[in-house]
Amino acid sequence: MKLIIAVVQAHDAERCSDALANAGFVSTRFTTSGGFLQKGNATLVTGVDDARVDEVLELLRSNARERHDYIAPAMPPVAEPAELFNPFPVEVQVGGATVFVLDVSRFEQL
Ligand code: 2BA
Repeated sequence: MKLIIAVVQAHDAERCSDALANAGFVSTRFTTSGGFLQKGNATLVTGVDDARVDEVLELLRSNARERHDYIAPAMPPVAEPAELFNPFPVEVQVGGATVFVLDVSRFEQL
């Protein structure tokens, strides 16, 4: 058995959970936020048989969209020369899904 942990963008979370549920996967959704952009995202956790891992990855691939986001410029330290400060937002590409696949040594429902 594997535990699949997938970080997806908040906009895609419902579509991803629905797709997993419709295909018969049980998943748990956490409301999370990314450490870099400090924006809300979602983390889906799914325990699956080894043979079905690729099916889950394919569902995530087709339901989590890649997007561009922007980081607001930070205020420069007072001591920093003004010409080194970039006043424009910086564009970053945010992935469809960031996925970790872990081995599960034991699974119990008590
Ligand atoms: P965030 O940490 O908010 O990162 C959002 C996007 O910002 C990243 O997209 C990446 O394009 C960019 N980024 C992140 N850290 C950066 C840095 N130090 N320098 C420059 N650009 C940076 P993704 O890579 O698609 O990641 C989307 C979200 O997935 C992340 O949100 C984070 O919540 C999660 N994530 C990504 N890699 C992870 C990892 N190795 N471990 C845990 N969570 C991860």
